[in-house]
Amino acid sequence: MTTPLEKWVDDVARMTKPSAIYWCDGSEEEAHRLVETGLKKENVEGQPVFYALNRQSYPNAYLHRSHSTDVARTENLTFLCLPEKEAAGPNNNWMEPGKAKNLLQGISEGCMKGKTMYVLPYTMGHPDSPLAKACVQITDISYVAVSMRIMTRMSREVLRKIGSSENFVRGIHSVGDFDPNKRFIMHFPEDNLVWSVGSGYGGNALLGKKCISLRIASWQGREEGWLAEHMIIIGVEDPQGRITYIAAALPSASGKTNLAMMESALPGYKIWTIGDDIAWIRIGADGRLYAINPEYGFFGVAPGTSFKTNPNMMRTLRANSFYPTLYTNVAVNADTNEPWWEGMSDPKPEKMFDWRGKTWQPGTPAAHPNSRFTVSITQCPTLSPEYENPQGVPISAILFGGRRSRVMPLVMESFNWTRGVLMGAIMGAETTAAATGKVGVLRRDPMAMLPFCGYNMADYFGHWLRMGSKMPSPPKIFFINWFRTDENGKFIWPGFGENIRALKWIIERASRSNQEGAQETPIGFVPKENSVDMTGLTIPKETYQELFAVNRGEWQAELEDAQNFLAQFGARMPKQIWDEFHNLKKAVAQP
Ligand code: GTP
Ligand code: SPV
Ligand code: MN
Repeated sequence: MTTPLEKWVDDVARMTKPSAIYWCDGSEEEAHRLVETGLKKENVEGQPVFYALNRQSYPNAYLHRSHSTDVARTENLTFLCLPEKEAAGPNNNWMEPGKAKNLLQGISEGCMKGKTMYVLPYTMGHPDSPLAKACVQITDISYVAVSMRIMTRMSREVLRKIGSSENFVRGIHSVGDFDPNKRFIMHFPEDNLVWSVGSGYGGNALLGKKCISLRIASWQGREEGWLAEHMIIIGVEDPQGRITYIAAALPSASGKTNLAMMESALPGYKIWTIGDDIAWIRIGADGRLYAINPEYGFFGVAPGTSFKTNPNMMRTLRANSFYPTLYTNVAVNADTNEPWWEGMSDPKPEKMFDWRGKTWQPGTPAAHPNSRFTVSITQCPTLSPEYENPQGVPISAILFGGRRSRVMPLVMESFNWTRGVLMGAIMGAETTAAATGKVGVLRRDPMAMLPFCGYNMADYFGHWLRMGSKMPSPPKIFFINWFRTDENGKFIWPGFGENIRALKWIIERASRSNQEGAQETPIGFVPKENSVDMTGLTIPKETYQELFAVNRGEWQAELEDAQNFLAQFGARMPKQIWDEFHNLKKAVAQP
């Protein structure tokens, strides 16, 4: 008797023809063995999968150099495969499921010849959480097997749980020959399946992350009445020891990881980390929102990370534990064999190997702008004791934000849930190196979910509105922007640990202990002068005003662009969104 899982693994093996099949158990011993294999094995461009870094200063740390064409998520090659194009919406590339499977089968025929096929059993979410998902990923590269062990709860126990059930999320992954012309990341929500070929990069290859915990999970969340979001989860402790839990969505490479473990510049405040990228949120029996982080590790942006900007991540990276730490596409100090990236230290090391492994030439990038580290969340010194609570933490405020050089104030509070959902739906952000394509161009990125929503976003906005109407008193929705610049393109806000000042205002507003500190503008409540705690920070008066400025002219232009964005969704867009949009437009237009 074979189980559905065994049959599926057997079917994939018949198609891909690996020379060996290896079922992972997630043990420490196994991770070491996989790393050892990777130290010897070459990938397609003649580089080993892993290089050992300085064993004294970075114990158990390894460098991986990816294929040179495979350094970021490829949104243009990412598809949602449902029978109806309408169901995927204008926010997704669409392919008919049968056609997609034929295409992938053609590419996958014999693609694991001479390789080992790893079978990875894992859970997203604490296994006792009502939202936990049992998953199995197949892959043909040790880098992904080791990464998945860091990023998820991987164990044989999952296999026992799945048993003879059909109920597990399937992931098929092969790097193939890394040919960008045969690279696809395809999602089949109706089959509980993700199938990715031709890429070994994070979001394209660690299928538990964006593919399953956001695209597939958001689809399931709509059917089952919960939310899968591109959000961090943190507890903000105030000097009285009260902890307020917050969920915050910012687009890729826009400050989530940093905010998730920020070291407060205001004395007496402390951030507790629960998640840095993904939140699964449901309504609890008491009518409040409860959030868990389905992941078990950080896949974080390296450039810009330093003891100055994010000391807790530097500590996390140095906290040697039994989990290996991986560095992907960073530079290496040629004298010390330590990892290095732009922003880590000043001055730079003189002799380096760049992210391609070539001798670094001054004036060129040393690390890739989207170089990353993969590290266990258990090593984070600010990890919240609530991290392992399967019920999650009660959320008192939801934050949306992104990189905006103009228009958006440092912090703002939405009038109510519906207005907050509308403002989230039309939010824009400047693009980053986390996805291929141009960097720094403004695009609408609703709730930071544009690349990750596994269904038509018009329905997604409707789902958000419905979630709000199910709660007697939904959390307040806020907007943040750390990235306003001056006429020379320089950030006017110091950011990082200083962001606590905005968070302090937010938690006071969320608990209604600061009713006086806000003034009404057409777009929402912004802090009154002197109501954001600037103790110990000298900011010129004009800069302060600029940080909180709401310019009607800019907002009119903003709403013109937003209107075009919303119009793409046609009649499928909930009427409530349009009604609220027209209210907002009227308010902004009034002199
Ligand atoms: P993903 O993992 O791609 O989802 O990104 P993320 O949102 O977690 O981004 P992350 O926190 O890693 O930040 C990306 C970049 O933004 C890094 O280079 C940071 O140094 C920089 N950054 C983070 N917070 C701030 C801030 O408050 N101010 C400024 N100026 N830069 C920041
Ligand atoms: C992002 O791009 O938002 C990430 C990195 O968090 S990846 O997992 O590659 O998507
Ligand atoms: Mn992300």
